[in-house]
Amino acid sequence: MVGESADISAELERLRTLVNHHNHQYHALDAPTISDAEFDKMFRELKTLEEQYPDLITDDSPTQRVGTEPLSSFSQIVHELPMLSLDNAFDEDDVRDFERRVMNRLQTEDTIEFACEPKIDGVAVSLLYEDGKLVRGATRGDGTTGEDITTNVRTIKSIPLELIGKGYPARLEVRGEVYFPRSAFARMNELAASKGERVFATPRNTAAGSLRQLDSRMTASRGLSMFCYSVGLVEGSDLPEKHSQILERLKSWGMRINPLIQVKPGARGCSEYYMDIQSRRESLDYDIDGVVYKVDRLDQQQSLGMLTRTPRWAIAHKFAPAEGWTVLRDVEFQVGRTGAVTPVARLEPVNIGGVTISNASLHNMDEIARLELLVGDTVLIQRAGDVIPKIISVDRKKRPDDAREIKLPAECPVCGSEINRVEDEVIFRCSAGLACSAQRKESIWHFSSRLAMDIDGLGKKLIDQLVEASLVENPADLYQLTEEQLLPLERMAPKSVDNLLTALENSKETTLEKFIYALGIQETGESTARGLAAHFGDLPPLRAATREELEFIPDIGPIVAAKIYSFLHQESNSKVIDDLIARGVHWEPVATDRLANELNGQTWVLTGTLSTLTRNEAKARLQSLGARVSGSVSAKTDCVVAGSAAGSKLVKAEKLGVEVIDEDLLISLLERYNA
Ligand code: 9MJ
Repeated sequence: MVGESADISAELERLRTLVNHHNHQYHALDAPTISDAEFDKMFRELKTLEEQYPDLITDDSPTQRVGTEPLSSFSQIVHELPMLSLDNAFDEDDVRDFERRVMNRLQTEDTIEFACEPKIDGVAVSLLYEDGKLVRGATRGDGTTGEDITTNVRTIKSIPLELIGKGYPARLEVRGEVYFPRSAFARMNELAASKGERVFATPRNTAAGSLRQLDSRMTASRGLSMFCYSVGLVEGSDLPEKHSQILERLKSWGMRINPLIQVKPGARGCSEYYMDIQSRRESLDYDIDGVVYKVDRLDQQQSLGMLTRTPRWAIAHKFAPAEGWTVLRDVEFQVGRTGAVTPVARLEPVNIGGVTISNASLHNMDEIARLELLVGDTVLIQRAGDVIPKIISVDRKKRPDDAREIKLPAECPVCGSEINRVEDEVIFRCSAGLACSAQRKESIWHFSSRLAMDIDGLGKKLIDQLVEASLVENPADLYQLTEEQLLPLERMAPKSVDNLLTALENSKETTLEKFIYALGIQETGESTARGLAAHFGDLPPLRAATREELEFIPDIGPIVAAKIYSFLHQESNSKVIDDLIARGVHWEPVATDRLANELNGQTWVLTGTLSTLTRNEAKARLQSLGARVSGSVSAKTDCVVAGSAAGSKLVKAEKLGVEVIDEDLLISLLERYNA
């Protein structure tokens, strides 16, 4: 019996090694040595045997790259060495300046050797290997703190779960870029389009979204890939003396390294490399937005050192955005989710960098005035990466005699209500709010979008019908739709109705950050929503927050805080939120240690003049820890902060035996709890 089980283990080990070997040949080296059919047969054999002996399945078996049960949230990790970003060069002069700075700092006139690499337009990721095993994958985040996405990176086939070969350090952090291959992206979008589903915007955004899926089975289905380009933490053995040699070493341990990386002499060599890569750009199966030059010798890198976020020994040489001339045929005005009436340029279709462009953003009326733009003008269009193409200049000489002025409509082009210019903003807005059907449609479209509630099958055409038939007035109404209401609508067969109702049901299980984002609060994009979710952990504390407390969240200033506050306190919005929750939308509260402190629930009083903090600031920071800040001292007061010239409140506190602290102690308390 023991003998049989040992035989099985050995056979499983043999098959795993074989599958891993061919996976590596295919995904890391792009050099398969067997056919897909042979590989599939081998893989199935392993899977069948594992199904017979489930106890013998190991975590690092290649069959385990399909993802696991969804997580409720990602935990944060702190990078032991910060993940850097790169300074940019936009032309050859910038590259020569970079070379000069490097040579001056190194006090040498010798030619510097640069490792030249394509700059992958993906998502920076850190992988940690301990004793050769992949133990953690993390996003770059802000460079200091990222998110733990281990379950997701484990599904990416070009990332080894276990290093191969010999001599790797006991702890090794490998960094690189995860990307969505162009071919897989195109296939996925064709499939989505054929099913009438939303198409994804760009490979980069989709790669980022796929890496931040709580359900790693979804990540697994996407076919992401990765190129590695540096090491972070290294413990337990020494690496070679040049960056290019380290990459060779990583490759020998099974990591995927870009085959176009080359070492070149000086700025001249870099420029040759730039031209070469630019000419191949369209033929690659991944998006690049430039090339990167890195001083190859590590001793030189060491002497050059770093600035705050960027190394002095590297620079990214960006490709110029693609441009092209065409004619402005018309300008139409669209009404967005928040009522903003925005001009959109309708263009004579033109091919720019392989993409046909027929619309461009004009932002606002001030932009039109700045460009002195007329309908009929010949305009220069710029398309950079995933941003909406924009008009950057006008050829005045080509202006036809019948060119016509662009006028803001007198009233909302959709609902006919008054249009107002918002004070201090360049934007004009329709004054009707959700009574305007365009705003209603856009807010429902936003609510159901992928980064929000992710409701598959709810396309723009269907939203138009739902709003026009008054079946849906706000997002909460979506969750009361019935089969009887949906079946009579255009292009709604029983199967699509069923799919939509299932998608709605599934969307009820969400995360707090997606829910906040879905509400469509002005100025509250994905990252602000994430910040709010991380800070408050759940919805009730967010709804109870004061403006001042909101301002203490990173990246939220007084304007955004005011928008969030007024949105959450507006009666109709409150009702929609209550209805959504009553109709089953839910999430797991996010773990936050904000309220795990002794101040939570206490009553504090501020008195006298504070010197470092303003009264409002102190109040908001105390409130952010769950403390109540009261104006008068009583027996229920837990603590009084006494600034200079404190008067009667201090006397009363002393009489009642209430604890009194000074401003310095308050600050150290607030800092201790990161308030
Ligand atoms: C990309 N995006 O391809 C770096 N990168 O090195 C390459 N990024 C980098 N290197 C240090 N090839 C910081 C970022």
